[in-house]
Amino acid sequence: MFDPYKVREDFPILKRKINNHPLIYFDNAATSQKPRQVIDAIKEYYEQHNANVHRAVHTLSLEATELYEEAHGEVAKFIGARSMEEVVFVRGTTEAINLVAYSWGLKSLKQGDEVLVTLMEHHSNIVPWEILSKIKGFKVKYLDVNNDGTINHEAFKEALSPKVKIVCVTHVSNVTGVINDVKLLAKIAHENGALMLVDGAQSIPHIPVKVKDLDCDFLAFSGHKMLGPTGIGVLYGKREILEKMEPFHGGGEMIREVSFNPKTRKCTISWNDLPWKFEAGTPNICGGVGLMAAVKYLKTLGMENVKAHECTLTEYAMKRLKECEKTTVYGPQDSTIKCGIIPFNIEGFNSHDVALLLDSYGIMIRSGFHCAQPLHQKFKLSSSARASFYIYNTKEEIDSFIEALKEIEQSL
Ligand code: C6P
Repeated sequence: MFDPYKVREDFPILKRKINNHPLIYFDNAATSQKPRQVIDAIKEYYEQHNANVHRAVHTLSLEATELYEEAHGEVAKFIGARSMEEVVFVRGTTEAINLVAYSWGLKSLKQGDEVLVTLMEHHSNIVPWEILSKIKGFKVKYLDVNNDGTINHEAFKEALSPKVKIVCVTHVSNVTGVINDVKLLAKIAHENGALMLVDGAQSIPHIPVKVKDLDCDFLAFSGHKMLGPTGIGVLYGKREILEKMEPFHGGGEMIREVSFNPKTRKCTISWNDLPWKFEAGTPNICGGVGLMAAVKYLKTLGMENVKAHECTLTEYAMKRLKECEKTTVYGPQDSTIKCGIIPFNIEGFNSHDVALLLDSYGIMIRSGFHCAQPLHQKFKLSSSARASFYIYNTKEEIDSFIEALKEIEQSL
């Protein structure tokens, strides 16, 4: 197990004081903080290697290309993909899901088909499918969830039929932290002839995930929630599926040849190899380099250890939250089936007011509906406050959080 106090030394931002209090960062589900190793990798890239990739023959371009390709390889190993060809760099989870919707869905989905999503999805796993359904005429089918925000596997089986062509489910809910058994869901989806897309935005940073083991067809995640920079994310796809898909964006880099025929006055275009077929234009090279540094950092800690640390914190926080008499925690009360995300409200307070009051104690949390409005509707909530933990958080920080909550409860 790693020492979170030692880990903290790698994060310059954690030395800050906010409103005269040491910074307590509990908004990790929104984005994580960045260690020195990631910041240094980005700085070193710009100071020593910056050039465009896959284009020029000069030394700097070769160095940048090597780093960028190495980053794909590191991510492939991290998630247990068969090769880097299955790892497409995109802007984040949102773009990854849109890529699948447009590149796969536009060609493969038609009237009469269904796309199965759950009520706990982030809007980025709902809205692209709703937009596409208006163009193609298929139906987006919503699987209800249990009252504690977990999935009922029997209901899931019943929702499947030959009409369902793809199942799109989050691995970990960004509201409740519930961990879905996506390996089982993928098996059931496949038995029913559907593909399986896993939204890994909240799982890849926090728990060990191997795509070969899950046997999902697509996995989407964001670099910025796993110590990497913003603007870089990943779409994993099984090679045989990616190969059959049309490109998402057109432009430079994603083509092998654009040949103009003067007689027909048309261009014949052939696509580049994977994964470049899906990476049109100059990519986010330094983002890739930063993501590689983040992956190496997490590998050094060990993802089993990351999960264990967060489980310990969650269990401790859930236990101590029981002392806060006017505070209600949503989702499952059993901390063993969830990651380090805790949604709550304080009686008589709006969630944004709770977040603002906690800010005065130097504690950063998120408030609102966390881009997951259907789940809030299910919970009959207009919004919730949300604390979410990561590798650098400590029990002492949770103690300060609980003391602050108690003071806020008393202030009404
Ligand atoms: N959730 C949160 O505070 P992007 O913005 O593309 O990096 O990630 C979108 C996304 C997709 N799926 C899940 C499960 C997510 O949690 C998120 C991002 C943040 O909960 C910002 S809304």
